[in-house]
Amino acid sequence: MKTPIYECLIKNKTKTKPIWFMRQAGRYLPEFREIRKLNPNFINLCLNNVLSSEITLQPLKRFNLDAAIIFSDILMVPYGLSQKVNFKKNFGPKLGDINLEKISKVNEMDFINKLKPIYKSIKNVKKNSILKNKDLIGFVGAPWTLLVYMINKNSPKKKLVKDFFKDDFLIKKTLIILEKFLKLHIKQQVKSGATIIQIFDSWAGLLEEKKLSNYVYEPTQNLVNYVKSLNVPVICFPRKIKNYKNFCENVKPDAISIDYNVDPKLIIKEIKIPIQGGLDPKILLSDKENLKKESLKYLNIFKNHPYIFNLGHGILPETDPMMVDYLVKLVKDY
Ligand code: 1CP
Repeated sequence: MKTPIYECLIKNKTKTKPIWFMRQAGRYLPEFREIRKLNPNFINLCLNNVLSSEITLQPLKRFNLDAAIIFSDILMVPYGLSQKVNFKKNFGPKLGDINLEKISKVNEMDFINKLKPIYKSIKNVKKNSILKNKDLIGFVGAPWTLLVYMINKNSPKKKLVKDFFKDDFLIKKTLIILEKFLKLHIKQQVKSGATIIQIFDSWAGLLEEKKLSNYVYEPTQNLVNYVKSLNVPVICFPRKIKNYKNFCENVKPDAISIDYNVDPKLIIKEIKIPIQGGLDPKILLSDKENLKKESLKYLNIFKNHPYIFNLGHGILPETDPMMVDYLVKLVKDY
């Protein structure tokens, strides 16, 4: 049975517009907040396969989405590599010092064992009948974005620490280690039942143009080729880069997820592969009339292009679930 996203990604069909959301599970849902309140340690929550399966399915119980995305985090990989990772309330992630000697010694079995609950959760979710004719999305952070967190130690928000590129040896070694373990993490997710892989490069936009090739294109292309070798479609989200066309020509993903700074009218002329996303998540904080107008803009522009409806970044915690419901129905009725 071919899912709507498969038809779009692999067959390049344009008739139906499948829909899912980045951060579709999370703080905007009261049922998530309830579980979160009782589980203040975010890493432990990601490693609780019963709760993480339940959280993964929460948005699908409310909305007619075409995919579930496994509830986990891109920073589970640095955690698996034995770097300290904490999530502080209203602050975001806080990592410990990167220790090259330590991360070089991590072996594959230990890494898999540490992250095993994530794979178990994928298997649990996969069995649920709610996923009939829907996809289950696995994901990783792109090597560049993970490197940023591992060296910066907290969210870079707008810029990198001053000496970010100082230790070339550390950067090169870390990228090699990341490539190996990201492949392993992808393989385990696919083996457990993930039917699509999305690669999140949330901080690609921090790099100047001339650094993209070494830090974004090349390491991401290696992962894209690997996912393709497993016969699974791969979507890339190189957030806030200036030239999505160059990215696609170099990295060759099956689909490209665009951020809300991208002009959909221009991108459709430049890019031939399936496109995902774009709508500014802040539009969901306005009113239904405006949400309808803005969403129809994307739907109309991409009418004859394979397009997966999504946002230009994750759903904001202050979003009203009723607005999400309205949007899903609007896209489904289009
Ligand atoms: O309750 C809380 O405070 C936790 C909030 C939260 C959630 C719900 C975090 C902390 N991570 C997640 C889950 C998550 N993260 C998912 C689950 C599936 C879903 O989408 O429903 C996914 C795919 C991610 C991916 C992720 N984590 C990214 C890439 C996408 C993006 O948003 O750019 C990034 C950058 C992270 C790091 C991270 N984890 C959490 C936060 C708040 C952040 C971002 C911090 C920052 O601003 O740098």
